[in-house]
Parts: sequence; structure tokens; C-alpha cells
Amino acid sequence: METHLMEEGFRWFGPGDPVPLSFIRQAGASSVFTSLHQIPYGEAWSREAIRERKQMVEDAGLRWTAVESVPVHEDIKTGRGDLKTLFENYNNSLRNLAAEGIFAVIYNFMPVLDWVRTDMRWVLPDGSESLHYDPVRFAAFEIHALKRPGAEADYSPEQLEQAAAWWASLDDDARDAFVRTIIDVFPGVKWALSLDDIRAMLAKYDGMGADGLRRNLARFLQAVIPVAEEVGVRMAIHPDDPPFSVLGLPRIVSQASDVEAIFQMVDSPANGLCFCTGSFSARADNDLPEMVRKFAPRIHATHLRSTQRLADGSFYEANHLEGSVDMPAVVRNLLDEQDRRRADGRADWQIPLRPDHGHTMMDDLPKPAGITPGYSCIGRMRGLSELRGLMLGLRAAGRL
Ligand code: DNO
Repeated sequence: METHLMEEGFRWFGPGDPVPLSFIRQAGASSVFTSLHQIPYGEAWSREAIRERKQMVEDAGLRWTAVESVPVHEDIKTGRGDLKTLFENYNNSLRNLAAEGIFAVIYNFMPVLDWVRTDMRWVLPDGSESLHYDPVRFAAFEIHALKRPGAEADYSPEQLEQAAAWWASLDDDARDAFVRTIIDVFPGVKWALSLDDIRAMLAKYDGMGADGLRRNLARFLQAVIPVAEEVGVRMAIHPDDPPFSVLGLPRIVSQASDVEAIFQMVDSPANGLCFCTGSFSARADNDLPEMVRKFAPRIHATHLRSTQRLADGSFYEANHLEGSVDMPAVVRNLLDEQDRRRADGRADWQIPLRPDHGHTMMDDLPKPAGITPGYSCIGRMRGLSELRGLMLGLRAAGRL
């Protein structure tokens, strides 16, 4: 019996990933979300480089379904520099991807840092390790390490006190390791940025505000969506992680009204969303099943993971079917969207999913440097298996 599940994917960081393609296949995935991490941000991806990577994936019995990501250069986000060349390069990457049969392209528009966590090895009661965001520790980072002017204003007196006490309890090595955790977050690359680099990057956003950042996103979309439409690429913006302001920076992809505004910037199906339940769920006012229902036609890829919000404003990555996300309702709505696409006779009805930020657990725990936090094989395999079971259960229930 045809079950018409979502396409099961796994992130793969390329040939250097400690989790090889064979493991991904054994985890039951049929596709990967990957990127050409070796190409510097802002440069065009050649057709040859894409073809070579695609071949590698296919030789392992998998498909390259979604590109995660074709990164957006900081100059595009700040609206400075040689934008014409950057847009041309981006469009050439889209053309070359489409020519190789790859049509879903994920990107983000988060200023300065990609995702942010304050602890990559937060130990859960069962002994597995999760990613954690704690505003007190983040305050310690921006106030005591980065020394961002005005950062104090974003925290309560109690948080400031706790942050100072925590920072004082760390020795120099622990402080260095903590700072690295926060600034070394760019997927698939190690840039060894310094605090001064971060300060210089932040300075470029001085006075920009959310409207200014929105204008820069609109300019990017106006430059790339026509080409995406022409070649059949579906662009999928990834939400802010976490979905609120950090480092005093504007955030414009955090809630439903943000997504609506982005869709209106260029009103085209090619201007779509990567629905990341993990990112959106870190805000209590995001109603995820409702957002999926509302944005369904423009959801081109998904990250299905969950967070658990705690009373002090912190959150950690929960097991995929636990935490704050009503995953059955989210997945139900995504399967409904697939059914609508099939009813419309669309060949591309299937929506790719990947589990995300799996816990480090079991045999992965004692591995030395080998595990990228959030990207362990076993933890993500658990997530994927649970999601597969959920989809099959929902389909079976629909037949009862
Ligand atoms: C974090 C990921 C992000 C995401 C990019 C998309 O683990 O979800 O790094 O891939 O922001 O551009």
C-alpha cells in the first residue's frame, strides 16, 4: 500500500562529515540536505562541482534533494559592497543547481551568526547530551567576553547578577571554550573568528533596525526570485534560531507575521519557507500547526525537531516527539499539503524533512572530537525513526 510519506532526509556536511553517507542510508533516509561547504560564501557554484557532489550522493544510493544552504553573503544582509556581483553569483549557483536537477534551496537571513546556543553538551537526566540556550550565559558572553556596549539593557538585574557570577566562576580555558561555542556555529566550516571579528561584523548593522534588514532581504529576493522562477528553483528561507533578537541585532524571520511580510516582498511560489519546527518553537506565541496550515503551499523543506522552553527563558532541544512542539499536528498538516499537491497532479508533491539536532547518545558519547553537536548519527536516527513511525501511524489512522 502506498503510504505517501514525506521524503526522509538527513543533513550531510560533505566528504569530511564524521557521519558517512552509508550510515545515513542505514538510518533509513533516502536523501540528503547538503551544501558545497568548500566554496566561500558569495562565490558561484560551478556545474562541475555540483555534479561531482551529486554523483557522490547518488553512488551511495541517496538523492540530493535540498541544498542546505546556498549561503547569503554578509554584504547582502548589510546591503553594502558589490551587490551586483554577489547577486549574479547567487543566480548562477541557482541556474547550475537546476541544470543538475536540484530544485530546493535553503538559506537564512540571520545577521552575523547562524544559530546560537550556549551549551552544546547539556546533560539530560538519561545521560544523553542536548543543545541548550540560556539567556544568563548569553548575557555573560555579550557583557563579559564581547563587551557589547548597551548589552546590559537586554537583561533583568537578576540575570545580570547571575551572568557575572557564572563568568567569574570560569577559568581562562573554560572562558575560551565557551566563547568558541558561541561564535563557531557556521555549518560545515570552521572560520576561527575572533571577538574582534564579531565586533566588526556587528558594527555593520549599527542603526539598521528590522526595517533596514527587511529592505536588504527584499532587494535580495527581487534579484534572485525571477531567476529561481525561470529555472524552477524553490527558495526556502530558514527561520531565525533562536527566534528573537540576540546581540541587539534585528531579526525578521521569527514569527508568522514575519513570514507573511517576506512572502509579500515577492509574491511567488518560488519565494518559500524551510519550516523549522525547532526554531519557531522557541517562541511561545508561535502556533506551529496553524503556521504550517497557513504557509503550506510555500513550504519547500522542513526541519522537524522540538525544543523545550523553560520558565527562565532558556530552552533545550527535546526528543523529536517531545517538548513544546505538537509534532503529530504539524506532520498531519504537512501530509495534508502533500495530498493536496498530489490531487493537483504535481510531480513534486513530496516535501522533504530532516530530523535535526539529535542528542549525542549511546556509542556516540565517548567519541572524542568526532561528533558535531546536534549532528550525531544515533541521536538523529532516533529522531528520524520516530518521525517515520509518526507518519505511518497517521496514515494508518486515516485508513481506519
Ligand atoms: C542549524 C541549522 C542551520 C541552518 C541554516 C540554514 O543547525 O538549522 O545552520 O542550516 O541556518 O541556512
